[in-house]
Amino acid sequence: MKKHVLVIAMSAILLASCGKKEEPVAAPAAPVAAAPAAPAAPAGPVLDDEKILNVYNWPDYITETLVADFEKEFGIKVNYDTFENNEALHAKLVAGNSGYDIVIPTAGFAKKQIDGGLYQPIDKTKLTNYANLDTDFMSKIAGVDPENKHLVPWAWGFTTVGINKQKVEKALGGMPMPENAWDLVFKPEYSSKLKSCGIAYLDSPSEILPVALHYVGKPPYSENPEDFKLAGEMLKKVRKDVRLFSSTMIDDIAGGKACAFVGWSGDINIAAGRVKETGGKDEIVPLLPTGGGLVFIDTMAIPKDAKHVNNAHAFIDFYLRAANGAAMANELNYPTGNKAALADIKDEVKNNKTIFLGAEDTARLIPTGGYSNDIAGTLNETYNAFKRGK
Ligand code: SPD
Repeated sequence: MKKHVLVIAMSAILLASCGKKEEPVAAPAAPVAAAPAAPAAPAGPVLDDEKILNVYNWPDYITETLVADFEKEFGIKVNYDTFENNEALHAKLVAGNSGYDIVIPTAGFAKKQIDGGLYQPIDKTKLTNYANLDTDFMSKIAGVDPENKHLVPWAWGFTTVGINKQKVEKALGGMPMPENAWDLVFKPEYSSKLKSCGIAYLDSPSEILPVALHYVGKPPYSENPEDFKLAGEMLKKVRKDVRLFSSTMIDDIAGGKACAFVGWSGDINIAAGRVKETGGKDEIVPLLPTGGGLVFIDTMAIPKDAKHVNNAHAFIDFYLRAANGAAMANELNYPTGNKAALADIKDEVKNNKTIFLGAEDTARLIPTGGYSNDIAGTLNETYNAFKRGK
């Protein structure tokens, strides 16, 4: 049985100091009246004949002008589709001929896709901005993708519990908040009260089981069916209190469908911003559980049968520009592995401890990882039984 774990030390991302060295220039022997030199042709990337790029990403996970800016600069038409969880992406890749040139798997989940030959290696000689990436961050990804051959970081965050503060306080009716925020969604004592204002869970086995296993004191990426049994029993007790399963939680949270949710850090922050913008009085807060949030790192990869490989490299290199990495944090509250981007990230984002965690919360993070194919059956059965209320 294979198990892999990838630990992230977020605090290790530091600003690059980019000192420029002046080279001495030799003086010409005598002035020569030379004809003005022709301007050098701009060295652009090699593109495919067909000016098309097919991208498959998560919902609400791209900055507002990225696609339009890329299309304008490179004359490439981007077809952009979304998937709701790693399982859906995996099924497309395994079926083959997905038609996609770039997909955004989570690193831990991508390991079995790499092992199964579903991605082609990235040609780093085509990536002029590759040096913008934080080497420490990349060495963590190398835990699942040796030598960083196939995956280039898109963004990272953590799965956690979020709340609508006012609604939760009201529903708890004077009961104090638990020390470990996971209790709100996993302990019947709390969930039975929060049922009235709504509990929402992310909708996929690989999102819910790692945090459920961790909550019952087992390894989040356990390969032991007995551990899944325990997590399943815990989940069964709170099933009646879960109102909805969602992968597009920004709308659901901002729309008031739930007051407590298992969601992704950036999405919870985006929903909080939307509620504020529209004059809502309630505060939406991603909590930092003492039991830890679950780290994820999403990455760009090129499927083995992609048809527009040069265009894909052009897009990856474009995304690696510092300004595009910074926009990801500024607009979507998800940091990237782009070290050069740090200088352009707004102070209010850099100082937000639910985006760039402090040392204590970083130390508590649950390492990201993935399940092998050996345990996939147990994983899916446990989740499906939970969802069906069996
Ligand atoms: N708005 C979508 C954010 C996508 C985050 N991907 C999370 C993967 C966690 N396993």
